[in-house]
Amino acid sequence: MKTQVAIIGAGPSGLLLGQLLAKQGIDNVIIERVSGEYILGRIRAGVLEQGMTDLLREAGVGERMDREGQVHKGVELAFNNKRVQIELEKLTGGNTVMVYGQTEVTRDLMEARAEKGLTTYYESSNVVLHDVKSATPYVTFEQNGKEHRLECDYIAGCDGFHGVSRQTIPESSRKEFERVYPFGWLGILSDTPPVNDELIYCKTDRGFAMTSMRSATRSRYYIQVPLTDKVEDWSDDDFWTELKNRLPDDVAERLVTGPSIEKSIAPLRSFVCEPMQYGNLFLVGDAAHIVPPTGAKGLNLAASDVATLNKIMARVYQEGDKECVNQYSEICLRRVWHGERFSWWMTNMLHDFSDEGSKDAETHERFMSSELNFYTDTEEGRRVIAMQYVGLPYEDLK
Ligand code: RFL
Ligand code: PHB
Repeated sequence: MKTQVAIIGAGPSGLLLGQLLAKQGIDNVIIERVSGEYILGRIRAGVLEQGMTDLLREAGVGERMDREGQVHKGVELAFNNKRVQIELEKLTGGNTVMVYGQTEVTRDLMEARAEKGLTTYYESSNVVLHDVKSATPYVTFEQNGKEHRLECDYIAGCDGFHGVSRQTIPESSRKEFERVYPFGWLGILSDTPPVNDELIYCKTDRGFAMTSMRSATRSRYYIQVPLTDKVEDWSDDDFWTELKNRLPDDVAERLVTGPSIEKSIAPLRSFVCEPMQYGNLFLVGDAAHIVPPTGAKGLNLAASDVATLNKIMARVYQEGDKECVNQYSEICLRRVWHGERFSWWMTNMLHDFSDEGSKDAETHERFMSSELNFYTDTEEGRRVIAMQYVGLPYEDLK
């Protein structure tokens, strides 16, 4: 079997890349470890930057998003029982974000792929990448007990943080940067009306909380929990009680509770692998970088990697310029580190680190409270937050 671009992973990165490549006539095959249903059962991101929504439209999958997604012109930060609005649209000269779940993005991409009749091998095992530094790389894998060999020109490693692609790069040829935070986010999805029109990021003495949504009738809420907590430790009632305790009083009063339809704990991590390319293998999205969710950047950084790789592949196949592939890592990493810094900064500013119990943690808390006051008290400060929240522009190839 032969293709031009072999894509490892059918998460949003792999599916979006596949769709964009196919649109410009570049043949691609996706190899995925789990089933499509399993992927659609994962509840993850909810906030899309304008760059990503434009890219989804370019890929021909923006129709339902534009119909059902909600354009948000602002977000709120809450602390000391006070709410501060970050007027995204006003402060950035017209930029907004779209609230539309990753699950829905993925569903739209899967349907478009099926419609085009593009090949995806779901439930594949033993995926191994070979000869990625040569001009003739290939991938071997098994599906339904049958062994396959896929020859290709390029491999896009879109297989997330725990995938095989990054591990294929010899340790001596990559450097990894990492920070692990001493807490996680416990998230609940419920068929209840959202408590507020805009998302609220709340800093409290009891820990961080945030309110988000998927639609007018479906809410997504998160609270910071110690890493040692297990989902089973938290009944729905316990969750709602703790969330109420962390919301500003006027918001807590309006909260409508109900049974959870999903509940999970996500650890928080900052991670970057440099470079994001090794020979003809490109790392895309979570395979190359992880951010804590506080800045809503993970999926959006994945989309900007995809945009860059798509432009590179266009130039390779349309103009025969094979040199341009060497721009991939440098272009991606510039934007990735901005997203990493913003996500780290928001996480530090809004979470409670006092569990660490040290004098240093107390000092950290004072620094971060001052930071939060400084940035929310002035329009300049709020603009700095707004510019980053809506996302920096995508960079063009040289
Ligand atoms: P994914 O989604 O992890 O997909 C990788 C795919 O690769 C498959 N795979 C393999 N396939 C073949 N062979 C192997 N050996 C394989 N190993 C793995 C996996 O099964 C999977 O299908 O990575 P991708 O496509 O790069 O997408 C990244 C996003 O999923 C991620 O960045 C976001 O969800 C992060 N994130 C958020 N990002 C935002 O931009 N805005 C948000 O509001 C936001 N909120 C969140 C988030 C992530 C969260 N969690 C649970 C980590 C909220 C949460 C709670
Ligand atoms: C979500 O809706 O799941 C969500 C929104 C904003 C974030 C993180 C997660 O920063």
